[in-house]
Amino acid sequence: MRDPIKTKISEPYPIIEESEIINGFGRGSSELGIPTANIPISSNLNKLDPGIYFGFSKLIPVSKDLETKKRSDGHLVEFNHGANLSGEETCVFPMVMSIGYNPFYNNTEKTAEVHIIHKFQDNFYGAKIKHAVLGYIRPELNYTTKEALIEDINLDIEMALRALESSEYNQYKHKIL
Ligand code: RBF
Ligand code: MG
Repeated sequence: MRDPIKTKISEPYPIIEESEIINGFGRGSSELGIPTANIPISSNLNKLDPGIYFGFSKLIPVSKDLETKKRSDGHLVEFNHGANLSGEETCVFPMVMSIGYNPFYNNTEKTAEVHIIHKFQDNFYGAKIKHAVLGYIRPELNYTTKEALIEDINLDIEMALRALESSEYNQYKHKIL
């Protein structure tokens, strides 16, 4: 059983910031079917314990030409800087954020990644993201199967969506417009 999400927002939230989107390991979409935008760990995010958080995000396209970059596994990734985002895709959406070492994958580096709860038509590497982190969901866990990890992430999404509907949390949607 899961601990419920707090009904009231409290310190250190909200954490509101704008960030770049960087290269991840390329596992989110291809392996889990849950794409994540990887972001550098700011000093505010670094103060949070590793774990799963939730809030709102908004993508901001950057006017910059296409670039091709090499991921850590050698794969080439095209950075379109969000040029293909539609008007609707730059709205504020609910998000879940994972901060830490992904124990299921044994990362040695602390990472932060955001899964925006919306189905996007295209990738948006090189765009910017603005987010309001509003609360904590659970610690990072290890799993015996990939399916168990996916199932837990889907539960995170459900819990985040429910919490974000409440007026306590929903009011922060407007603070990142
Ligand atoms: N990775 C883990 O090893 N353990 C977790 O408990 C875990 N929870 C996650 C929860 C959410 C909402 C998201 C978006 C990711 C989570 N991940 C977790 C990270 C996942 O392994 C990662 O997104 C992929 O490996 C792609 O980098
Ligand atoms: Mg990712």
